[in-house]
Amino acid sequence: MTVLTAAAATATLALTSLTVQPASAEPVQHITNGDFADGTSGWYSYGTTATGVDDGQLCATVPAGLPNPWDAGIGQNDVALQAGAAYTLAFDATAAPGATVRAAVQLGAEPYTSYLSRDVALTPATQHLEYTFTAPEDTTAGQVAFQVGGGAAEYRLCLDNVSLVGGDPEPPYVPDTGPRVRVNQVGYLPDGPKNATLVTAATEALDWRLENAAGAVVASGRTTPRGVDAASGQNVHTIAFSGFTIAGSGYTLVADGQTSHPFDISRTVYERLRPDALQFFYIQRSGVAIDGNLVGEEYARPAGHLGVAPNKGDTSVPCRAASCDYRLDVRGGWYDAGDQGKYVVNGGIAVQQLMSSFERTKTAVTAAHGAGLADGTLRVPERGNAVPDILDEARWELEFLMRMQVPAGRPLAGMAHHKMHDANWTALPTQPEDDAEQRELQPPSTAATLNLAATTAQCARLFAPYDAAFSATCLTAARTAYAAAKANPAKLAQDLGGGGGAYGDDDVSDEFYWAAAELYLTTGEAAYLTDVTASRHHTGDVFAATGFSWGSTAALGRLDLATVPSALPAADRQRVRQSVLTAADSYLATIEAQAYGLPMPGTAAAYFWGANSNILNNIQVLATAFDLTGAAKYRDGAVQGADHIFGRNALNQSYVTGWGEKASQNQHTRIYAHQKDASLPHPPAGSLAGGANAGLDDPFAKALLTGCKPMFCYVDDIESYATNEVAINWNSALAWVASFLADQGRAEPAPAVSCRVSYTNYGDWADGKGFTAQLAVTNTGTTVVDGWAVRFAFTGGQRLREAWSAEAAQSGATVTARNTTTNRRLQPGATAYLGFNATTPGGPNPAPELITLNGAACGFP
Ligand code: 9MR
Repeated sequence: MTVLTAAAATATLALTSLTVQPASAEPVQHITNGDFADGTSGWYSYGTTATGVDDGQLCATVPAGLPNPWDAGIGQNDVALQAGAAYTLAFDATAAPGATVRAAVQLGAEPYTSYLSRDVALTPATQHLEYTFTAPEDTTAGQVAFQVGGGAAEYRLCLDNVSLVGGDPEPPYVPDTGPRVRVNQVGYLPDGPKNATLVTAATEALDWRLENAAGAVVASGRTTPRGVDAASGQNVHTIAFSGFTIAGSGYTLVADGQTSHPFDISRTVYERLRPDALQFFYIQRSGVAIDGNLVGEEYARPAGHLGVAPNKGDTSVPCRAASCDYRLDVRGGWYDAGDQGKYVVNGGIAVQQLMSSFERTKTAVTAAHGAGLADGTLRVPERGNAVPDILDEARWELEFLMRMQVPAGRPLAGMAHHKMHDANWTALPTQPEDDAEQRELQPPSTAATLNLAATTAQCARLFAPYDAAFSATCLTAARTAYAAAKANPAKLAQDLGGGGGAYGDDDVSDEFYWAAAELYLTTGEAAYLTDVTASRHHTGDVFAATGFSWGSTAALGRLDLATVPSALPAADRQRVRQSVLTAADSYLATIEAQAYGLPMPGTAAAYFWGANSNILNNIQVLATAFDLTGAAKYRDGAVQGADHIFGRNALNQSYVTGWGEKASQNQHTRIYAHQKDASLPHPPAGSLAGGANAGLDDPFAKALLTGCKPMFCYVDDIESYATNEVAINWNSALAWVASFLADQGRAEPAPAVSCRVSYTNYGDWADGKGFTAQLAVTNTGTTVVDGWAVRFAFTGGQRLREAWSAEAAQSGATVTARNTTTNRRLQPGATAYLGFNATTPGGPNPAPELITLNGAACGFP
């Protein structure tokens, strides 16, 4: 054995991602979680009831009268076996009052070749059983199956200490990380930041060069050594090439003898990412057939969970363990993730981020009035209904959330059930329409109720211009929910078990703040403002270094208070806005400190389940700071932060399906489970994986990745739900950021016009339901504007009644005023006026915050 010096050892570690373990003589265990210490994790079951871990054993009730042993089962899939190797299956089992079950090891797919099959008579007394066999073929799709049907009478089966041992140890896992020059595999904006990371043993600066598609060197420079990066354990250098701004495709970055994956430099690099990230939601819809004409035949499927057999939901769903005495119709909504549960806590943040992405278009200069989110931008059935498609998509979830509200006259009326999901976990894959499990409501919770209040309040203001009735329905739900939450402020989520995620949350003060903020922004009412300002979150630090998420939602309220027009007292609003900038500055500092340039600290604690969404949420804060100030450093931070998601990381991995040379495609999902069944598709383009998770919270990741440095704790395998699932709250973070990024690269050059605007509200008439106002737009440029269009959005549901001095019309919230035949030419220094009468739905009457002249944002005096 060669003895390495400490420095050489570090260098070796830097180049391989994981240390290579010596082959061990230990017997190889093929069962994960055979002692059920991790609950039912890793185990499938079907045809049984009340299946769960009881006193450290896996127990299930098997119904009487199933015709065949295989009509009910418990087991594990994807067991790898080697031809000619000997294996021993061992387990402890009881059955009360007694039954014969079949213990089998077989191929887990057609033709179900049997490798071992034993019928065992079980009794209430524990028996330890062991069987040995020789595998006849190589497979990675073996199955350990306890086939438990076929008994004449019902019985209770319990299993423990299940083990399958044999075969040679697998070689240690070493991920293929490709070239050591790590770039954003999608590309860079021409006028955006351009950074890359080089993994190298070198400690001194090295040369780098940028080559175009023809191989010509178009830029060059020297790397900056950064030492050993904590998150990856790698010795790295950074490469900065922002100075190169020429658009093109097929660029590569070359350094230390390595050539990066190719990438583009283009204004349009993110143009398609926005609809891709949003399209995920339609494909996750429950309760409606997915139309192949819209999204491709491979994603077409019949409606799931509409009460059609074998589905047992979602049109009349009982409460688990008889925790209520009514049933609810909770059809619709989006499936949460790789499972088909529907959770109010988590549906809330996801639909909020979609709505906020739209709401941003009302005030953010670069959002250009939402052209990229308008009606017709998504392939959804509602396209062409004159409502922005992103709102149509949000409505699908909002209607579901409202169905989860306890109806009047029932105990806890106005509260929302925390979640609904299958009674037992279903197998991978399971299409929604094939799910035969009972669907069950879990008890109402304060957290869910406040998620409902917050999102329906936001709904009320955003839908007001498009559908007054729906807006009113949302507002009623919001007020009722908020009042119910205040009456039941500490009803923490009570998880009664079953086949769904917990989404437990024992601190609802942040949800209270978020809901109060949304209700205040929508209604302007003093009572909600009082609750906003009384909350400790109003002045506390709501922007953690590791980002906000479904369980910490105060930032959602704060961001909306900072951006949505309201009558928040000026000094308070200023402080709220400053808090966003202060947080953004701290995320910029993190980006600087991380050699991979991401807004996430480099500690193991920062790499947790779903952390990719927290990284994107930090990018949302940076982006909002840019929207508020126009300061380039925030935009550049947001843009650079996204590089990590698209491959500038230790694994050289893009975490978005279809985006980048090496992109995640085997995410954990029961629907798009191509890795399990080649006739099924991969997840659709634009699906985000949860990402590196140093907690290794699933058996597959634990078995494969133990000892990983945080940024290496990821595997693109369908079994690894804790590193590689899809989820609505992760894709909503991606969608928000994608929309921002698309706006930064708008293909049109910046308009040449410059202008200043003033807006005067001359006051109310008709009991405060109408008002008269004037816009004065001055051409502050040096050239004549020949033909003009002034645009702004009403953010308080106002409707234009009549206008003078210009031809004005309102579509949705947006008002466009064009010159008349007599005032077409606006000379430098000249002012165009638009006077109008408009009505309000009541409540606040905010002034427009973004007013453009021929597409250019006008400054205010
Ligand atoms: O995203 C959730 C993550 O923050 C939690 O740590 C994890 C464990 O409770 O659960 C994640 O949410 C999962 C949910 O419970 C069930 N559907 C899939 C979700 C994503 O993995």
